[in-house]
Amino acid sequence: MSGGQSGAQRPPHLVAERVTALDDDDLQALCEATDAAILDGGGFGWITSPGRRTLEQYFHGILLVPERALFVGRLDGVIVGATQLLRPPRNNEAQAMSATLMHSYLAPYARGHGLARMMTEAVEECARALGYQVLNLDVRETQTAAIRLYETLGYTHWGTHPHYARVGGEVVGGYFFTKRLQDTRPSAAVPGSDPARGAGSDPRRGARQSTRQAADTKTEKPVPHARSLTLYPAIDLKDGACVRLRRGEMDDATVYSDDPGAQARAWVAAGCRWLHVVDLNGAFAGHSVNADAIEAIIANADVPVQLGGGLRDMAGIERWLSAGVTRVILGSAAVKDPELVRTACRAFPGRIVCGIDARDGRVATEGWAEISELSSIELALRMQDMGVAAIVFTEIARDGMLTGLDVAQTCALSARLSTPVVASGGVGRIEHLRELKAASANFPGIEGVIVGRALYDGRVDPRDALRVLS
Ligand code: AMZ
Repeated sequence: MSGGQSGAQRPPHLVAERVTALDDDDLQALCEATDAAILDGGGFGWITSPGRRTLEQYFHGILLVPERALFVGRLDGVIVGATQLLRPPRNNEAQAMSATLMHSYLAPYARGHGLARMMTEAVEECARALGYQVLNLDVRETQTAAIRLYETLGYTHWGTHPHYARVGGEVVGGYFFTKRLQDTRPSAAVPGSDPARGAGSDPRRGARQSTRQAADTKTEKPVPHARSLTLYPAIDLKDGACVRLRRGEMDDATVYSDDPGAQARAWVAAGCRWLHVVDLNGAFAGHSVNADAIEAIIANADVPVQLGGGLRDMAGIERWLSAGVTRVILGSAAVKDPELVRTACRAFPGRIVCGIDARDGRVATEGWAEISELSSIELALRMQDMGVAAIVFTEIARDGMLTGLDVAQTCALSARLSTPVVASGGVGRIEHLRELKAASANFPGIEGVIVGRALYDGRVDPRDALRVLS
């Protein structure tokens, strides 16, 4: 690869960054670097190369699952190595505090420039920003350069596994390392909110206190590894057609298309990488109503689809996950049947999302016809503990109104969670997306944004939106 050899005369240009999308060149370079590292016997789950196709599928898969974040190292622009941050299921307090750095490697031709250190630091920075207190990793005992690096970076070697891996017929041991992530980076204030408020009885309060105290006094400082946000175009279905409501009122619907399959194709053709689909009749009825339309969308979209509205039992969840939906969104069930959410998260890790739709801070259910006693943050923390892959947060008063997202509430929610948050409700202009993107530099837990009416009306061009969010 030319990129790895071009630095002989001048210092190489080094970048370590999180990636959320890979174009063909990046994917090819990533596979080449991975193959080279595997051949060299180091740093990755595979001992022999699984082949280009499998590797490509593997990397595409990583980008789809919210439990993993992929970081790459670039030498003169070309990807030469990768590492991952794994966010484990939060079944207990220890897991809620700890993340894992794994599958770290650099192609042999890219070593010795300091890129491994930069990649490790990028992962640490992200883990810290997501609220993790501890970063764990393990490494083969034969990878002496990596072991030296981790020791230099302050990792503690706490254990050894004598039968850690088998390389070329030989059994090799492994070392376990851990590092406490001190909060050396000033965290940002939540725009328009009091960061000290609302801690409630959250058992994580102690662990996060320092972050919030810092927010009182420090000014905003963007994190250097700002990430792309995912654009989720909304396809809301009412009586088989694609509509947009205002503030969730079924009587105030604008019909945009009576061909949901064609609408799905149109958003994909415009460059969208996900679709957000809501069965509105289903949300009111408590079971799927627009099944034909949903099936047409799945059949016409070659990007992942997330689906909500009327999914209230395991049968409904299984039905759509096996029909080709990538993630299901549970709203009313999250309030009324949390055990269903727990069971579903265990059965389908990474594929269950919680939809929190709030009016004046209280969570709405049943097509937003009922308001519960629960606050958004209480429900979000509860759902995080259940293991949901993401939280879609909608401010009902803004939904369909084009007046702008509730960025402050979205940031406040994200600041309390390690689960990714998707913002929804109110986008009317491209500036609204710019505002969210700017805020996400300080709140990397914000993962994406749902846009409906503004896309259909042409107020926001999907290509502009994708550019602003990337
Ligand atoms: O607009 C509405 N009235 C509405 C809407 N968009 N009601 C529910 N929903 C969406 C939620 C979530 O994605 O935003 O339906 C889903 C939740 O449905 P359920 O059936 O699980 O509560």
